[in-house]
Amino acid sequence: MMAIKYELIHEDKSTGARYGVLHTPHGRFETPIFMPVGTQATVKTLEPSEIEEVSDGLILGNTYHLWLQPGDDIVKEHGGIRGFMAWDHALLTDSGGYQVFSLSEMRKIDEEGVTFRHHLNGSILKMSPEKSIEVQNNLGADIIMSFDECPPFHADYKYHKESLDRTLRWAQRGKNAHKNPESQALFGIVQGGPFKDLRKYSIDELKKIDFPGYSIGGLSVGETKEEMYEVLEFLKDHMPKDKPRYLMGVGSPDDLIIGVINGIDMFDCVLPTRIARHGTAMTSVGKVVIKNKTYERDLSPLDENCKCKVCTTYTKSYIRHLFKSKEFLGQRLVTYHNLYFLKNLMKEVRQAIQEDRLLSFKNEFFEKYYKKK
Ligand code: PRF
Ligand code: ZN
Repeated sequence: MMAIKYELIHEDKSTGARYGVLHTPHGRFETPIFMPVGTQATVKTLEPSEIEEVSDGLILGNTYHLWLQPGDDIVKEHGGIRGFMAWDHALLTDSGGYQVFSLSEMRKIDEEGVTFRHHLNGSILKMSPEKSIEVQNNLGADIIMSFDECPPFHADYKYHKESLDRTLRWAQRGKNAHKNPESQALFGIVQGGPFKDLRKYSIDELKKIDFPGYSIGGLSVGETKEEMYEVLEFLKDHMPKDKPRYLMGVGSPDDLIIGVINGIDMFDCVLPTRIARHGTAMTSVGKVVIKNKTYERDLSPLDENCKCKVCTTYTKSYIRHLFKSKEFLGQRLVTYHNLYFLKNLMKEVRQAIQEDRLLSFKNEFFEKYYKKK
């Protein structure tokens, strides 16, 4: 028995977009899907009943953070992240590969894994592919990730090649160490930076190891959008058709739509929740920076076209007031709305794919959101 099954249902006639269904041990999900980020076993500011309302029931957790605090043993005693945070639906965990590189200090990478300094208490720790999988087995998510290195996009060819070869060996080691393949689907992660031959080599080698799904890493790490889109367009024709494809850490509306056009099925990103806590809402007419003076007496909702409970209840003026007076409710309300906005965007995207009109949907959306074609 495999933990997940991907059903490809419809391919858009004029782009690489796919409409499908992903079956997991904790739910069935239409794809393309956006997954809110719950790094510390919480989608910041929201309770599980609210996460249910603003997600499709699949969220992301982080191995690195929960391993360091409170420790995966404590999470395991609760029956994994689901029991720990009282989330009754599906989960995906990232391996820690990316977080070790972006958050810790004093990293040393060798064949064994990564040695680094704890970003909270300064102690020296080691993360290896085996350790990452062991922690992810304890956290108990439905979908888990291989331990990878995510090098800087503009590292040179030699660096990318050596890093990629090591990441591929780590992928095989992780698969060997995985204890629950029948309840947790382990994905391989494509790296290779901007180099097409390395990206191709990466996916070809991962296919040989054979994973139930494939992630694309090493993007949205400071390169231009054009550079990222070029890699996605190239990879589109090399990724297996019968497996889900997950673009890691990408979630601005334009990148979601271009990602979908290039055959991506799954996305996650801190963007909607992070900008919400700073008072920026994503709306059908673009971003709204709620602290702006223009909204002082604005009695309209955050987004006139949104049916979420925030937009049907509160005015911009009130939410602005909450932010100006540093009231926590402001962050909660904008977080709720932003996730609802992306949930609704992905629903519209799936509808457009099924009706073979994704390109016209894209043009209309870009015109309204970015005021451009
Ligand atoms: N690898 C892992 N997680 C990630 C990334 C990666 O390359 C990225 C890059 N955008 C986000 N999250 N393991
Ligand atoms: Zn809303």
